[in-house]
Amino acid sequence: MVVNSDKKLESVLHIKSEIMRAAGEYLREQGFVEILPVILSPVTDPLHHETYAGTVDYYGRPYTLTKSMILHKQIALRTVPRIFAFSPNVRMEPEARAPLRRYLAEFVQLDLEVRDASRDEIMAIGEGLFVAVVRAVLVTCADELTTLGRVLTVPEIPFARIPYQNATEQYGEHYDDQLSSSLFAPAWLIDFPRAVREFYDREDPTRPGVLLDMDLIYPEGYGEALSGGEREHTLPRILRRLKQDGIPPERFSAYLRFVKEGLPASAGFGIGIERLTRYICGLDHIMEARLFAKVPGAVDAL
Ligand code: ASN
Repeated sequence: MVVNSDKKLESVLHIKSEIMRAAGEYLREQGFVEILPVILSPVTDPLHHETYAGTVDYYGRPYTLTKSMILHKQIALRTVPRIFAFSPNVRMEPEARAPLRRYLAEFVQLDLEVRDASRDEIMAIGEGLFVAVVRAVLVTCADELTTLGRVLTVPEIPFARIPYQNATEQYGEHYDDQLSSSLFAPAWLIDFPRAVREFYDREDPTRPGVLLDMDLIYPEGYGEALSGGEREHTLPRILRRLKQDGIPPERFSAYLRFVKEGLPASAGFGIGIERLTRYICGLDHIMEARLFAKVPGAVDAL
């Protein structure tokens, strides 16, 4: 047997395990039920940005690997009012994104959704979750943080809220990195325009074209942590949004069957576990945050 005595990697894996444990514990305390993830389905998140489709021949039909569980989360809420899943996602991003150091073709997001919740309520859950995870790591992984040379602080709640329009006015179209580098604590980016997000994020009835959604941005240049928002859940509004995005409704017929029967109103988000691990451990590259990491474009990964 060959023992791999990589203290840094071992510390990261300990911390990552604690992050998942503490996150699950916090959500259970908040009344959430953990469900198991979906890997294969006729539908997945269309994603606004370009990714190559992971398609599998499923008894002669094209099924897709999950890019996010958003559509399944909405359907699961018909049965249980608060759910979460550690959900593996496959997003084969263009190779050009590799230098950003925060993309993996295979990653896990902690995806959660709450029936009848508002964006404010779901942001409060996000803040509570983040603080609970940082506190737990500080208490149980002090030695590992020392090995990594990482100094972590518990941020104050509530986090700052920055409207998307302000961020782009200040930093331009590629605001992410500059905004993140300018922050000393996590901050919310809110109110994305309809044109830059997916059809399922709810349009504000009082501000057409503006969505009731949000991202969480890490400080110190670590970039985007999570995306989420309130959801569209009625058939006419979903059909209109698909049309505006130029997506043929037939592509989502398996999902639309459930929409026709009725979906609950909801809000939720998904937070990337490797990105959270990268931030908490202070890692230069996301590939250091998981075993068997697959960086966009690199085809020799295990
Ligand atoms: N999981 C995210 C959400 O709940 C969607 C995503 O990852 N694109 O909104």
